[in-house]
Amino acid sequence: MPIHSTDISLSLQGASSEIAVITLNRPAKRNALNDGLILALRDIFQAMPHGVRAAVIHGSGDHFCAGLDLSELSERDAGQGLHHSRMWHSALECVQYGPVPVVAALHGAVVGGGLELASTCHIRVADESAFFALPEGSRGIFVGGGGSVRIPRLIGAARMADMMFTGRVYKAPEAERIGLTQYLVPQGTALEKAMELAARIAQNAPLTNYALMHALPRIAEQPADQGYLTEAMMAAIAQSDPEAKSRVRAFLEGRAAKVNKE
Ligand code: 1HE
Repeated sequence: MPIHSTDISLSLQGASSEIAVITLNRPAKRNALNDGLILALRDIFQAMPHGVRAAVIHGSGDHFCAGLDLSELSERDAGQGLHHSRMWHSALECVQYGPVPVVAALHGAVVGGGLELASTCHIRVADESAFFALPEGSRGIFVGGGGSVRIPRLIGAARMADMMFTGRVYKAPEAERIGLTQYLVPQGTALEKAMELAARIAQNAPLTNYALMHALPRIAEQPADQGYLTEAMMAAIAQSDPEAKSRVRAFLEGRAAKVNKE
């Protein structure tokens, strides 16, 4: 599949090329997200190569991502701004509700639209160099890449508002404590850990991963009585899959791994 931006690249890794590694590749501009890069990201997720079971997104250079490319902002009027934000929404929806679970490997700056992109992913792994901020507040703008929907679901609206009101920066250890990242790893090891997690995710039954990506977040937003019904239907579909039956049989016959607390 051709990728229409040199600022992003895709490589397939793993024994069966089952992990897509997506690299933000604009280190001189701290991987700032211009329109071409966002559209190329959308295209990658819309045409994910057959056989890919999980993806990892990371940034080249010293930072994950410095957010929106501010050099593209200056000439937009209100209507263009609206459509630009909606373009980000549709591209990042392709990541969140795309074909495979996505792990973000974070280091250095995870700011503005970079944090919006990271919050679109299903798992975040941050190394000790990572720092998280929403400088939109000080630039006189607002988030526009779905951040006001996704970030409060991770850390609450009050913490997000604080980040934008005051310019508060969360360093990686505190970011893990408040829920911005699920994993905290030593400096320089975020990509390695993300690859390890992606390899694990790739072994799951595809319907389980589908349920976690597409059913769980929607159930979490439903009133409880509707959520229980959606859960029951998803559970019934997953259980009836031959893959589930063979995995359960393997456990009952002593051929599958037990839960390991180590
Ligand atoms: C950029 C951008 C950018 C760097 N757009 N060009 N995001 C921000 O407000 C964050 C702005 N960036 C920074 O605060 C810093 O660059 C970093 C903390 C991320 C990194 O600092 P540092 O010292 O490593 O790099 P630098 O020297 O600041 O930047 C290197 C170059 O990248 C420099 O360009 P040069 O031509 O002078 O070499 C910078 O101008 C350029 N650069 N960040 C454009 N963001 C969907 S709505 C989302 C709304 C937002 O994301 S707003 C938040 C934008």
